[in-house]
Amino acid sequence: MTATPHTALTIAGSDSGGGAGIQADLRTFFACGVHGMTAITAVTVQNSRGVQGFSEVPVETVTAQIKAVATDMGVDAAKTGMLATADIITAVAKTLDEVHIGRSTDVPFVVDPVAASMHGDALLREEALEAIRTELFPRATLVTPNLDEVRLLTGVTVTDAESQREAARALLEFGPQWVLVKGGHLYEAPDCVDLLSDGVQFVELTGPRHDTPHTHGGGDTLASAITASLAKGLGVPDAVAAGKHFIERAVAESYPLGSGIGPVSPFWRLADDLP
Ligand code: PXL
Repeated sequence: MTATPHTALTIAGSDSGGGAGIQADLRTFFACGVHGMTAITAVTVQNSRGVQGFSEVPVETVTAQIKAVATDMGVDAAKTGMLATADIITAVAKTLDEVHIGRSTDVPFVVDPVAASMHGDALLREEALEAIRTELFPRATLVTPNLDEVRLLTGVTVTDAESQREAARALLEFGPQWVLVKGGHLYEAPDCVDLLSDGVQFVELTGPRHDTPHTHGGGDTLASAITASLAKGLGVPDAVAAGKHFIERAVAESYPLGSGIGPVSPFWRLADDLP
């Protein structure tokens, strides 16, 4: 028998194409050596060309999944991805309090405020943005919005380092402990510069930009790699640095699959470990 690995819980939607959502989270958790557990919020119908539709999972089933694993198997860190509706968000927030997950507990909680797919297909009902701001952000150890999500959540349009700081400050007003404002969608920049802040420290993390259209699941993979490191006990700045390295390699090795946007690849991490 080997030692029991650390555990991470993802509360997110299923991607039938296997590159984003729950599937991205599980394959990243696996590649990072943590045991992944899931509370599925919605089932999307999609391929590399986009999201054709989705069905929400009943709210009681979402919260029952969280309680089932948290009360028996234990959760070392958790994250959220696609949550679809305000009702699911409100219920998830209440349940996380009940099972002692979140910034005021010992169990770190990462909120990736997923609003739309890369094709621009909505994954969140519009009225749910307010629930993300008021119910989830105050409970988050870290929030990881991309620039579109920053604009939707704060109204700040990030175009440079200064507006990226302004966005970080605006997001911190909603109460998370740390924010990571991802600069990957700032296409004018030669590098991908992400800004990590807790309001005191402002840390710029710079990585190379890879010229590929195949970045499906990139945000989910970054957030779940960070969550895996938090599950292993790393502090937020170290976990984010490790996650940034993980996603940079995963984008470098992304692959075309289907005729649209292919997925980022966590396989580099496994190949690295081969003899
Ligand atoms: O990458 C964001 C995302 C999250 N969750 C699900 C998705 C997507 C993007 O398509 O389908 C289920």
